[in-house]
Amino acid sequence: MLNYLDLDADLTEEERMIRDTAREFVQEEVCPDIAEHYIEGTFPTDIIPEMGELGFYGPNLEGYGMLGIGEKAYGLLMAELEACDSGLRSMASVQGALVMYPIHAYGSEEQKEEWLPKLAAGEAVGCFGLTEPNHGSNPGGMETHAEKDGDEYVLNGSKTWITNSPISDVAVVWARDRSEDDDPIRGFIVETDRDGVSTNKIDEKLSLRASITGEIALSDVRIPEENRLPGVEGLKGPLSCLTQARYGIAWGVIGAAKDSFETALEYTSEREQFGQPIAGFQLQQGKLAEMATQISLAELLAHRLADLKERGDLTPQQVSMAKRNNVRMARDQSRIAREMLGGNGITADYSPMRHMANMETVYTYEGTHDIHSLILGQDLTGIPAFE
Ligand code: TGC
Ligand code: FAD
Repeated sequence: MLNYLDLDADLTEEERMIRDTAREFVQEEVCPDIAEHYIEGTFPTDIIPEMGELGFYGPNLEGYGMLGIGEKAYGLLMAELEACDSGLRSMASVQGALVMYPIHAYGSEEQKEEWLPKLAAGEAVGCFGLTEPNHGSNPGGMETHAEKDGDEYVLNGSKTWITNSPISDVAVVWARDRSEDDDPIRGFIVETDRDGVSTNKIDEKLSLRASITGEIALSDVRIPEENRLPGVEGLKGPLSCLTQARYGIAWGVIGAAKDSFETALEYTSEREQFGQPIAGFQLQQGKLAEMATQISLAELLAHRLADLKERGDLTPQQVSMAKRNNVRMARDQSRIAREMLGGNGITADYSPMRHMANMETVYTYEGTHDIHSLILGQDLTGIPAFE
């Protein structure tokens, strides 16, 4: 894989080991069939426990069966998963950063003991319910609510575009708690086999096809009050989880871009037109030079983010900058790689078009590109321009 600035030379033994383990796993176990899954619109569910055994869920968290690895090693892992397909990184992002993280950070001891080992092992699958049909970029407008009834909560509302909801055992659902003044947003652990929960699948996606997406409809769903996450209140609860997942995306998309670059380099070195490999033409070399440069710059940004996160200095706005830049980079570069493959580039035999289509989702979820522009704009000027 592209290593133009020799960042690999500075990796620790642990970081190399995690990267190489992930690379071997995806190359041998997942990549051979991923195009077929993409075409069928399925996720290879048999690898869910295997990914757990390898420690791919929430590995940067401590205790309860998690590995507690460093943030750079975690980022490298995300890049290896996404080099195969964004659906694979989404699986790990949602399970680790959006389900295990809030339970780890805000859950009671009982909630942690019940859920974290199962989720880490891939024995249970979780999903994260924030987006609603009428509230995507502005989750603060959410309508889903919880009312207290004795020692239970009754939940009503609907969430949409939820990664893995149709195959989940448990959902972390964000809802307005009507039992308190000002209806604060709170997190609730909702087992998906409870009466009143339905998780219809969203079909006919043209992007992120090797990932299951669905709704969460909640109709008078009763949960015990112990299922409320006690440690956080307000929008900062879900937004802090997004910071974790966006960090993983900023790293992950580098994998998709590198895979696109390597495919284009190999293809253009072998494909001959006008009596010579097309990699020998200046126009193609210009594209390769630009790809290598943009990928390397994005990688430098990700490495800097890891250092800041490791020492506890990373701000959500810095994560927004990296998510915004690196996803746009991967979107642009996978499209250029696609074009360098000519007609073959539009087939499922080659990865760039699949990565390119996936990037439309990645550009949109976890805060759209526009929303990250506005987050940066507010940080730079002090003036919010959301409304
Ligand atoms: P605002 O007033 O700015 O903030 C409310 C409170 O939250 C704090 N905060 C954050 N904390 C941690 N991390 C962040 N990133 C944070 N952003 C804000 C903030 O300090 C404040 O705290 P406090 O103590 O003062 O109460 O809130 P706002 O309503 O103005 O919203 C701002 C905005 C628009 C940036 C936010 O709503 C936003 O990020 N919108 C985008 C929505 C989004 O990203 N949705 C993603 C859904 S999940 C998903 O897509 C999963 S895909 C999974 C996969 O398959 O990989
Ligand atoms: P909207 O908010 O309606 O935005 C539409 C357009 O308007 C965008 O271009 C946006 O940038 C622009 N826009 C919005 N507000 C402004 C503004 N103030 N200024 C300028 N432009 C603006 N959500 C979850 O909770 N959990 C998940 O697991 C999850 N998984 C997903 C998986 C997939 C495949 C997809 C596609 C989405 C997923 N999402 C998930 C939802 C995702 O986070 C939302 O789609 C995203 O936040 C955007 O919301 P929206 O689709 O409602 O678009």
